[in-house]
Amino acid sequence: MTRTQVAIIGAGPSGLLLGQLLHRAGIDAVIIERKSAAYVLSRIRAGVLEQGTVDVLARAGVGDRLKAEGLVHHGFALAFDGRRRRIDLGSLLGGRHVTVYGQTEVTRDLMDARQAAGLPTVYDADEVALHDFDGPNPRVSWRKDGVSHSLSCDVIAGCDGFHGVSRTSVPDASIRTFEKVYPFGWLGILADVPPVSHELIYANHERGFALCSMRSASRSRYYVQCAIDEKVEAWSDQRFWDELRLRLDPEAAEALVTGPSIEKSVAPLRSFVAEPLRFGRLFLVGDAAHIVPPTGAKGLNLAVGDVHYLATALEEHFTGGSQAGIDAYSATALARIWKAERFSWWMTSILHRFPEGGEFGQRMQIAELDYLFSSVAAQTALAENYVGLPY
Ligand code: RFL
Ligand code: PHB
Repeated sequence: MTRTQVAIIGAGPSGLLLGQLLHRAGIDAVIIERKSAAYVLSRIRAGVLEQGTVDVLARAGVGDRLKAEGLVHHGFALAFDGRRRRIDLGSLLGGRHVTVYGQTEVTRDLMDARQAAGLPTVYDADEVALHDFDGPNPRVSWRKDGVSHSLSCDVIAGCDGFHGVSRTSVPDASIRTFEKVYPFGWLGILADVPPVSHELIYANHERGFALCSMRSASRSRYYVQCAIDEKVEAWSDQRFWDELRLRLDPEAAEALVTGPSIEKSVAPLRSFVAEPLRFGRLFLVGDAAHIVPPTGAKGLNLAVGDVHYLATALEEHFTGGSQAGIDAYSATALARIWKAERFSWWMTSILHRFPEGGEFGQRMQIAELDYLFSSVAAQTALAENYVGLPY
């Protein structure tokens, strides 16, 4: 294995989906991942898929289980001041919806498809390095089981997440980054208990934000806002359930079913964008290029949008000889990325306790939520962004 058309760094959802779309277009790709497949599958992350994401996954040939097992949601709720308001996506947007289907399942479906097609993926690759992407002959090198490997390619796709090597391989002078780190995190728990409600609940509470989500009718995913340096060991299951119950509206608190956790973890909240997304023959995709706080459920969906744009551009390039899509990739993807950054930042700002926000900040939140509870126009803008802006 010394040459391919596209070297993909990272076997998260971005890398695997890109590999799958390229395969269907007849383009060769090799994926190089620094962790094991089991490790990649153990990361519990996104849960909410936009319609556009579902469509791309179906086009990639991995939509069957998603269609059978994904939960279609026509609304979600905002809770505040003991009240709950349903955002009716269906009626506000003429029947549009989101699908609840875990990132783990998306990843598993993509891994299975890749394996069934016999496509090359290198797991447990150490010292992955990118070379010469500013010229015509880029190359990727790595070590595995003590042996050095080198792969020549036409294009490198950096799908290696926020902590990957692709973005940091770009010289500082060629890249601009924009970042906001929030002064809190999310403590998440996964448990085999029925969800408190059949739709998601996003709660603004004086003790901090809380989110009730799910993976199935019998598996729940809950989050509470926590300190940025919170230690997961400090949170027994009991402490988590007690804190969550305090932050829910009375009806939800009453309905909450608790049980032993399967997973518990703390995630920091960050907004981040790197510009541009292309450096010669290197293209950044997904979390390698941008991070959103999870409040708007946009991270995975944005990654799928990038993959869609890049796969289309590479197909035009390799099969039609056109440069236009490749040249437009960065600007096209960034226009959509910044709108999702805005939405995620805004959702975060209206729902969390900000230590530095003060009285004025809290009154602004109350005004925002009061407005949302009473204005169909405000609800429509929220709904339109939540289900996902068009590609
Ligand atoms: P990933 O998933 O981070 O995958 C990158 C892969 O690259 C590998 N890698 C390397 N490989 C080779 N060489 C190196 N040097 C490498 N360095 C890293 C990594 O091991 C990994 O396998 O990025 P990708 O594929 O771009 O996918 C992005 C999504 O994972 C992410 O945006 C979402 O999980 C964000 N997110 C959510 N997104 C949504 O759309 N809806 C949600 O409801 C949602 N909820 C969430 C979330 C993220 C969360 N956390 C923990 C960050 C909830 C949470 C709590
Ligand atoms: C999740 O189910 O993990 C989830 C759902 C909605 C969000 C973030 C995470 O906004």
